[in-house]
Amino acid sequence: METKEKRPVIFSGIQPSGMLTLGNYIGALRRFSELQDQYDCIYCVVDEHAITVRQNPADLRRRCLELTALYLASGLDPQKSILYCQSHVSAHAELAWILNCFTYMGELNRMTQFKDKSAKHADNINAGLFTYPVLMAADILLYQTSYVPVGADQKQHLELTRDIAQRFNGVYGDVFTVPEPLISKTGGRVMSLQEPERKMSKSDPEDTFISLIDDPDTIRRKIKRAVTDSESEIRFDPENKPGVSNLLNIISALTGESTDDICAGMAGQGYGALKTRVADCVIEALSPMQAEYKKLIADKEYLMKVQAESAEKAAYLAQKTLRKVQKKIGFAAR
Ligand code: AQP
Repeated sequence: METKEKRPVIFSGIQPSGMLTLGNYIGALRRFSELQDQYDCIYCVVDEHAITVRQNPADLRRRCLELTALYLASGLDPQKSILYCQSHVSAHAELAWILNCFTYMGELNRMTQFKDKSAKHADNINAGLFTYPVLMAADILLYQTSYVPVGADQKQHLELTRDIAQRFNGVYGDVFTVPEPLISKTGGRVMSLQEPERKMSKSDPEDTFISLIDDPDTIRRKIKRAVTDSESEIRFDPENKPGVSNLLNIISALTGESTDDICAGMAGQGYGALKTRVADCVIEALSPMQAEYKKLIADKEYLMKVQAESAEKAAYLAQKTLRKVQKKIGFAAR
């Protein structure tokens, strides 16, 4: 960290389970760099979470570097923020085990992500998929995190993290800071381009999402093919017009304009014009980051150096909390 003064801690993580999507960008990544001047920020490449779904080892290794490059390309500065891989800090897995013993099966059974992912990966419903939210709680609580910038899809997991922290603190005193979610008011949940009732996900088929490294032609083509409806009116109505509302939501998230104002400004125009506007906004938002990314991804050595130096800083902070927890629960001193 650049300064010595104690500031509130921000923690967030993204899985290297595919190239990041516009959903990851709007829900999480784009806000990360704004926070680094005001808070002590810790951004993790959560590779341990990614293996809850089978990953090809070479792809996983490559994606950890790609995600580090994207963190940097989005404006994160390794002198200000900690940018590391989860598996490089063993305290995550150690605290997760302890917190497993403070989490109820009934709580985990209610998690909608578990239900969604078990349906998607019916051939591999492993225990890690079930206890994913406990590892996430460990990630956050290890760093005495005050705020967690995440997309609206992660709200339920954050609530569970708070419950676990409060439960633990109730028994052992104030061990953990109880974190608050930081969920964007606009564009909190970006939906699939092909099935707009479902969220956009990086591990879904290519044509359902915009990848953060898609070139302008690909972006235009994917948006042109996005599912809308059989009407022609541009109206924000997520229940009856999920496709059109998703497109409006994307423009709103990227420009800051309200969906009402966008609709008023486009009155009388058709879905073709709406799609052109969406594509223009997306290309404009992603271009600067893509140019930086291209330079960074070519320098593997630098990316590995950032990961290694950050992991050291993260491990130091994480060990402090882990030792306190171990002492409180009565593990024998070494
Ligand atoms: N569609 C989305 N809209 C808004 N925010 C989103 N996020 C993910 N999808 C959307 C936010 O991105 C951050 C990182 O997510 P993650 O990679 O840790 O896990 P995820 O939510 O499971 O993301 P994906 O893209 O859906 O990955 P896969 O396909 O591997 O499961 C989180 O802050 C999340 O809220």
